[in-house]
Order: sequence, then structure tokens, then C-alpha cells
Amino acid sequence: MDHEADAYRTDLMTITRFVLNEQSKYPESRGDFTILLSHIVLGCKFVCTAVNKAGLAKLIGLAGETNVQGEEQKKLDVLSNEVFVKALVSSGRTCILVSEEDEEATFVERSKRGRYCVVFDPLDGSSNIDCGVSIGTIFGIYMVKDDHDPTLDDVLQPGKHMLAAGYCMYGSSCTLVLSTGEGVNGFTLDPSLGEFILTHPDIKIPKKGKIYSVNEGNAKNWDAPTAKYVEKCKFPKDGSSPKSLRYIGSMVADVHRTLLYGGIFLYPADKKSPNGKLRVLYEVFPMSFLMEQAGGQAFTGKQRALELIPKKIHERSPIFLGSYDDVEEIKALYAAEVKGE
Ligand code: FDP
Repeated sequence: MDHEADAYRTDLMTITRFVLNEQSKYPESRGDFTILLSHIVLGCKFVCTAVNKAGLAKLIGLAGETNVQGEEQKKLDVLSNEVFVKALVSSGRTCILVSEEDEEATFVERSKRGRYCVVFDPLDGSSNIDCGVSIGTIFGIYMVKDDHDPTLDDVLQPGKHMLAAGYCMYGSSCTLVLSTGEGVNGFTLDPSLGEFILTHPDIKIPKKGKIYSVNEGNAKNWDAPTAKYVEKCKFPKDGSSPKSLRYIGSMVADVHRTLLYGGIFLYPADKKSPNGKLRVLYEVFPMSFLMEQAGGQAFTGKQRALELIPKKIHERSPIFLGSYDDVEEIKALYAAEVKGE
């Protein structure tokens, strides 16, 4: 391997080059999506830097605490939200923003308005921040119907209407996984260049996996199909090996592993949380979009996840997503329950 030549490689597939290539397939495109994406990428880089130095910079702590200079310190999730809202509004391409951190949707003022609606969780898995576990940003993008008259209905759309979705994982490396509706691609941040480089082209999830991922501490409150499914994972009756359990408790990290290694990630309904825990617009939909684009499936316990029509911006839904065959099994158990078998 010629390391010297490698050090000077400028023919790498950066995320910008990748999206420009995609854009060139649509001659009518005005480059708005590319601009929007470059602002999302900027937000991810900024949050990545903040997450990496969180311990040092004493960014961790309660919002409202003050540092030695007497300045108010911001919790990382509050900071990340500000970073993304500013990056998205300043792109001049957004119209409505829905963030996990903000109770109400943000309608971008007319002079800065564009055609895209972005739903996002700026820092998902925040209960893991203090112990250095991988966390991430999740986003989904819709197109507004009429940018002169944007309404909440523009974002209360089934996930199958998303134009693009992705996440950025802040872990041992910073990885951005993106789908614009034509497969899934993964990019890793090269910190020396400050560029995301295509490292995982055309990701396909294995058709069946060997891992299940769930918070089993909630098992006593599960419904029968979920309980039966997890029992099958541990004590298969068809002579196959039991599945391994992996649960980080940070959705981006758990879904990333599921996407690459296969298997199933589930956050089911339970007696205490009949709608599960995860949020439809900026957790369930983007991850379901990526799973389907990678050849997997996503199911709510009742229907294809991407067909759900949310009524509220912070609505929750149970979710089972991952390898095609694994999700087929849970679908069969729910179908049998409906038939009373
Ligand atoms: P967190 O509470 O740390 O923000 O929806 C948020 C989320 O993390 C997901 O990232 C994660 O998959 C899930 O909650 C973990 O929930 P449990 O602790 O109930 O397992």
C-alpha cells in the first residue's frame, strides 16, 4: 500500500460529491437539497466536536448551571438543538422544523423560507452522554406542499412520504448514514480533512440476523406476541441457535449495529406505555425509512411503520425493525393474535 500517495488522495467520494452526483441525475434540480444537506452535515460536525470534548469542556451538566466564568452552561442536548435549528434556518431551504427538544414546531420566517420540512432529534440517547456511550442525531426530510402557506399537516405525513432520512452517530468514529430514497450509504468523518467520506456504500441489511435488541427489563409488561417472540429468540424450537442479546439503550447505536450486522431492534408497547417510547416523526420514521431502503422491514405491531399517519408532532409508536425475515416472524405472531390463535 502506498501510504504517501494515500495521504494526498483528493479523489475521495465525499458526501458533498456524492449528493452532487445524485443531484445530476435530476436535470430540473436547483441544488436546494444539496444545500440543505450541507447544512445538516455542518450541524453534525459541530455536535460531533462538542460531544468529543464534552468531558473536557464541562459541557455535561444541568442546563442552567454556571461555569467558572459565570456563564450559563448548556447541556449537550440543548446546545445540539440550537446548533441544528440555526444551521437549518440559515440554509434558507427550510420551512417547518420539528425537534425533539421543542414542544412546538418552528415555522421559518418568510424571508428565510425554503421548501423542505425537517424533523429531527438533535441528540438521541442523551441518558448515555455522561458515560461516553455512542449517541446520535436522527433526521427526516419532507417537502412542503405550498411554501406560501405551510401548515402542520406538511409534517403530519406518513413516513413513506419522506424524501430522505438519516442519522449521524457520535461514537468511536463519527458516522453519517443517509438515504435519499435510492438505497443507504454510510460516510465516516475524516477529522483531519473535516469531510465525511463514503466508507459504507449501498448498505444492505442481512436477510436474517443473529441478534435481538430490546430493553428486557420491561418484559413483565409486554403483550403476548412480543413476549412469545423474545422467548423464541432465546429458546428456538426449530433447532436453530438462540439469538444473542445486544442492547445499548441508545437508538442510533442499536439501529446502526442492526443495519450492519442484521437482527431485530424492538421497542414494543407495554402495559405502562401502550404506545411504546419512541417518537414517530424523528425516531421511528427515519429509522424505518433506512431499514426499508436497506432491504429490511419496520412494523408497529399493527402495520407497516412508514404507513402510520401521525396526529401529533411528538406522537409515539411501538416499533420492530431490522432484518426482513426477523420482522416477518414478529408480524406473524401479531397476525395470529388478531385471529385469536
Ligand atoms: P434516551 O432515553 O437515552 O434519550 O428515545 C430516547 C432513547 O434514549 C433511545 O435512544 C433509546 O433507544 C431508548 O430511549 C432507550 O430507552 P430505555 O432506557 O427505556 O430502554
